[in-house]
Amino acid sequence: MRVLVTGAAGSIGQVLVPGLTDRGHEVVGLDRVPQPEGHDGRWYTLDATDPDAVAAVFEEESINGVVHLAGHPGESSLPDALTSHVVTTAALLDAMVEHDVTRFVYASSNHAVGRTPRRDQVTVDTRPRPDTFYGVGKVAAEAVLSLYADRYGIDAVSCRIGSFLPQPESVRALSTWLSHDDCVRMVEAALTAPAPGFAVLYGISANTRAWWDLEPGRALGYEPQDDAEDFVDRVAAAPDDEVEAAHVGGPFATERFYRPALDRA
Ligand code: 15L
Repeated sequence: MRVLVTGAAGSIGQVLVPGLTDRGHEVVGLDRVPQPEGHDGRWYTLDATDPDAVAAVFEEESINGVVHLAGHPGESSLPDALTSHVVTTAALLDAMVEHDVTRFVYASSNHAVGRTPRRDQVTVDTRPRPDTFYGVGKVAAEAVLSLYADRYGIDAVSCRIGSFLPQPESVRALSTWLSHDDCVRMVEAALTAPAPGFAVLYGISANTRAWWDLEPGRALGYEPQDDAEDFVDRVAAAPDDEVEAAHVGGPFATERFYRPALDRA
């Protein structure tokens, strides 16, 4: 496939661009920063909140699918979160509708359901329960994807990613880890699954301690191969482990992340 990857210079993008290329896909990169050294494919340096700039990419390139990674990966004010996650998603979807591109893979987050108490397995039917304005942005972006799936037949797979790291670094990550290789497997499955409509999956590896339901991902062809348990001897317990274990979102659900929605002068 010829895939537009937004946020291509970010931490996930830098793994995904070579990963998808190795699997035979042609990647067009998009980011606010210039092409990193070593990436020799097509590249657009622009802000994905700008609908005209985004539309111009679709005028120029023949694209079969979009992987939307761009967005601030942490907490911010509510308007900034909505701009970063929802406005960028909408700009891409409008351009896709205009150019008959139907496949969208979204880097959503576990923080869309992060305020869910961590008692039972979390399924894709767990109600949206954000833990931060970041999580609110992810929930709202998923709502826009659902709308465009219903209105225009966009096939949108929203991957609620856990902790994307080279290896798990905390007790929580023994449950939430998504390995680099599994991330590539996940995105390729989401890009190529036949007619998913609007679908959600949990983006973690096959962790022994997982509390998220991996079956919706498997139904779309995502078969994770790695397990955080292989690194258990390298993970040290930390004082915040217990408080962070109360909710799915871990630290994002704690008081440390409370802030007003709006920045004042
Ligand atoms: C995310 O979605 C964040 O972008 C990242 O900073 C981590 O907090 C990660 O989730 C996680 O839950 O470990």
